[in-house]
Amino acid sequence: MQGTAIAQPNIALIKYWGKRDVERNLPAVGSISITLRELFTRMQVEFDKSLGTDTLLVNDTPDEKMLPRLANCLDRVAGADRPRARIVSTCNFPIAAGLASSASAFAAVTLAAAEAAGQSLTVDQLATLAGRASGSAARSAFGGFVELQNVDDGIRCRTIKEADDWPLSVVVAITEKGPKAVGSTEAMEICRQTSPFYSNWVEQQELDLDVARAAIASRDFEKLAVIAEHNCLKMHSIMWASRPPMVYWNAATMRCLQTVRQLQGQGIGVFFTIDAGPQVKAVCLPEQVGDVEAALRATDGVTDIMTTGLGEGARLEGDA
Ligand code: 2P0
Repeated sequence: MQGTAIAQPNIALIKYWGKRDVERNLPAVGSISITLRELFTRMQVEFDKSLGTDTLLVNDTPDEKMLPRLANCLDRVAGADRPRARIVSTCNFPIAAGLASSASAFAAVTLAAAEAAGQSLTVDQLATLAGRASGSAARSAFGGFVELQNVDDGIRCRTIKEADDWPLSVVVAITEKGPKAVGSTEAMEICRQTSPFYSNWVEQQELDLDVARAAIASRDFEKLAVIAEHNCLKMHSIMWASRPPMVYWNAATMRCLQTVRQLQGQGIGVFFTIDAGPQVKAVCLPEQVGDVEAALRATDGVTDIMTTGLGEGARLEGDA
């Protein structure tokens, strides 16, 4: 009655923002992401009939906040009449700070719970179940460059290029470690209901997906850089124009963008992307990592740097 799984977070280059079905947590738009290698969440789930309630430890500390969403996820995998569970999570990067911790957490817990319940999930079932818990988690079922498409009644995720076929690097500039004030789920709904730019965003997404897909297929870094930055800034424009405004940036976030612009001016292959948090992810060619790290580390307000390559999809511990 126990299972352990590992999943990596992913970062969207073409973003998911907004839902077409809140109840079933279906995204309003498709998205394209890269799964990271060095960041991970490890989830252990143990069903135990003697337990009166579910429990959660995150990095050795009891955590009540995340528990209801994880418990709902276990219900969907193992049935609401399942035994209560002991959930133990280990994560090597800041949680709920715009680093896609929910993506890796829900992909890993879904897989671990299925193992603990004696089920074996196909990768499509994993993506669907993880996506019910957190939209971005569906993409962490897969490695490398991943596209999530909306299909009639659900989603369909696929690796569109393997990590080894275009081994980009990501330098994450941490500007603040605390959890965000407004979670993505709530912020997306506020944007959908109040932002004057939201419907344009949904309408234009297919065009951005087409450009990014073609850029990835031909390994055209410049083309991917332009569309990814555009898509990211469009998403943040929706947030800034919502009521109340959702501004996840701080002053250091802006300084990091300037640093990336300066690097680009020096001919360095790098582009930025920012999610629902103040951290800046600089995607670059592996040979540029040293320059990108040095420039971001020297940027005022950057407290930490994490560098990672592209990694694989969620897997059970012990699996190859
Ligand atoms: C993404 N984000 O595509 C976008 C870009 C943040 C900004 O997916 O409500 O935690 O759990 O489905 O997946 C973060 O949202 O939201 C996210 P829910 P999720 O990565």
